[in-house]
Amino acid sequence: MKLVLAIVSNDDSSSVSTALNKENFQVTRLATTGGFLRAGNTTLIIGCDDDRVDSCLEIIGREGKKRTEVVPSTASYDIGRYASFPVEVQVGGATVFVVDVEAFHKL
Ligand code: 2BA
Repeated sequence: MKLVLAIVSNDDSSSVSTALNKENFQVTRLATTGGFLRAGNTTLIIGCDDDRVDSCLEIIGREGKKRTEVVPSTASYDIGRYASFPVEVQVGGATVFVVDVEAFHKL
């Protein structure tokens, strides 16, 4: 058995965990914070059989893949005016650890 720890953006966490549940993976969601950006993200804990790890990673990669989105941004000028313009930001992506499970119990 393996333990998959997947750190995903909050935006993707629902779609990733819903897709995993649909494929009969059991998921625990933790609200976590990135140490560098100090922004919220979600860590998914998934315990699964060894032969299902690839399928689990495929779902995480599909539902949480890196993409570029255009979001509105504003710049202020000294004269007290603001201008709005679109900027491209990269969102999504997942950081995944797969570790061996020594024992698994439901007591
Ligand atoms: P990513 O590498 O995609 O990492 C996204 C989040 O995944 C991280 O959030 C952290 O919560 C987790 N993570 C990544 N690698 C990890 C590891 N080896 N062990 C434990 N957790 C890990 P943040 O720490 O807020 O980082 C957000 C993004 O900032 C990172 O995206 C990376 O592009 C950049 N970054 C992180 N640390 C950096 C550093 N020391 N210097 C420059 N850029 C950094």
